[in-house]
Amino acid sequence: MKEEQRLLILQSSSLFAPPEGVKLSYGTAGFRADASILKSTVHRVGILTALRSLKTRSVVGLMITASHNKVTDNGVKIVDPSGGMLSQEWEPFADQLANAETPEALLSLITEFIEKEKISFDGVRTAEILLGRDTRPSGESLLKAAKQGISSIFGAMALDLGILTTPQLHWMVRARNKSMAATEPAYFEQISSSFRCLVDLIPNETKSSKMDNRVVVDGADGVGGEKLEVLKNMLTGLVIEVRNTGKGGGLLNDGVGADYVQKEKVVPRGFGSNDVGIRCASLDGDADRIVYFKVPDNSSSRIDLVDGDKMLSLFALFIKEQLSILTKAGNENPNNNSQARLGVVQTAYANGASTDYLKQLGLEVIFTPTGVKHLHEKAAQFDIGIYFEANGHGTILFSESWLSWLEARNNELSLVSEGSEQQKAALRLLSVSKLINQAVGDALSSLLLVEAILQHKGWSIDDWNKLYQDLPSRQLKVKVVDRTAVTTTNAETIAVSPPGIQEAIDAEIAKYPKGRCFIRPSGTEDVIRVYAEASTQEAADSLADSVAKIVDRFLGFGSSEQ
Ligand code: NG1
Ligand code: ZN
Repeated sequence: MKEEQRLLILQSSSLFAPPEGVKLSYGTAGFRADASILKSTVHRVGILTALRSLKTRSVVGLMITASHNKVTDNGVKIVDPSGGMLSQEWEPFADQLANAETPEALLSLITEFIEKEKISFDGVRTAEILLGRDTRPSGESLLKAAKQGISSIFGAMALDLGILTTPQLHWMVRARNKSMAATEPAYFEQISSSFRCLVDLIPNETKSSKMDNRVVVDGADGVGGEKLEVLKNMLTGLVIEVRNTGKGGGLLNDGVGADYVQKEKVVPRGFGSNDVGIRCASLDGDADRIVYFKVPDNSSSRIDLVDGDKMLSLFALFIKEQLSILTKAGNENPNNNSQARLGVVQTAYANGASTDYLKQLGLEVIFTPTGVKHLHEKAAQFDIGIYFEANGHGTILFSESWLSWLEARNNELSLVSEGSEQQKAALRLLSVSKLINQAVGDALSSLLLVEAILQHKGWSIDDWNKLYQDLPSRQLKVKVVDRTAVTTTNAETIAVSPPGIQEAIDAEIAKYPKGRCFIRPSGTEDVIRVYAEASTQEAADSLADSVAKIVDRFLGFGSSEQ
């Protein structure tokens, strides 16, 4: 590394002192903390993103958001050239950079790393980084810190794309590296036109049924509501009413948003007895998650939740149906190699009833640890891989090779049997691959796909919800002295440490029919999460409570004083 470059890094980072006594970790989805302590972290992530771009010789992204967390928090994460999350191999380095105590320590880490990774600063190569942020007030000053970090690397250029949803930025990084237009209008155009194609292909039988084409969406007072206001005007055949757009003075994620709705199972702010029976949905603060819900009656604030597992099930059912139309017997064409490998990926938080339903559909179901990076990686191994977390984060991945086959098959069918059922199925699958975000889970594209499929089937939210009945479940968080004391195995369903805790949990589970329960340390909050399922809500609540007490006994603040 040239001396001028060393000096520039030292000089730039001396302006950003890291917070004292705080150890930051890249976690499930980037660094997250109270926004007031994040400047130096974001500055360093700026440097790291420039290195990532140099290493991959591609455009990468940097997103400033803390998703569903409270408005005073913020966070930063890196988007890899594919549009996916930062390669896990680089995460330990991200942790080291964020926690370096002095500019000199930071510089020596960078020097070591660029040697190890053989990243050359030859002055010829340039780095390009697309920047996005959500609507948090702290976003602007953090973005400035990111830009300063990026410009401390020679040849690195940042392109500020302003306020975006997280999936929009991922989509744009992917598009940019495929030499496609990487702008917001291009994103809106792609998803609205593929939605239109799906609606145009709705079978006549259901087209004539009086289906309710209105959905009311809670925008979590964040970026998603703002963007949906634009997108909705580009759609025909669907009426979207957006509430909690962030314009009415409501506080981001405060009693609103997908996380609140899914975990609390009550109506978000701005919804109530006037909405009984209506199809509603809720986005999270950066619009990469969505859940649906219905207000069943006006006697309480309780909702009927239609979560990510049910979205996964609806998508899997639709795709399976279209694939079977496409490969219908009687087609002897030797090129008809359309036996797509369709797989679904879930985490231990998936409701047990959803897994049973998917298996009964004849699908391959795989489990991974929490965090979409894990699910995404597995889903990418199928021709069509569908992944969703129960909280509504997920998407459908189509392999490049299967899509090329599908394109060719569609062209062939349009010559020999234009307008046939088979060709319509091919077109529908192609439209799904364009509508659903191929880079990452995207609440806006998931919303449109759900709406298109419900219209296709002529289904109400109740018809959809009846695919299977959720097992009652409860999720709790427990504050502990040190959450890293819990380690897990088997897709996080078994706690390996502290010793003895799993045996204590098992003894509790044995008391409940259909009982299932596990604990794991959160990757985004300083807590241990407890998840329990059982045959009744009371039993699920009581199992979760007892296990939370076990966690507290082993690891709580009382435990450390002994
Ligand atoms: P943690 O805090 O690691 O449980 C949460 C969600 C994840 C994922 C990330 C990133 C649950 C139980 N966990 O992770 O699914 O969405 O946040 O936002 O919902
Ligand atoms: Zn999010």
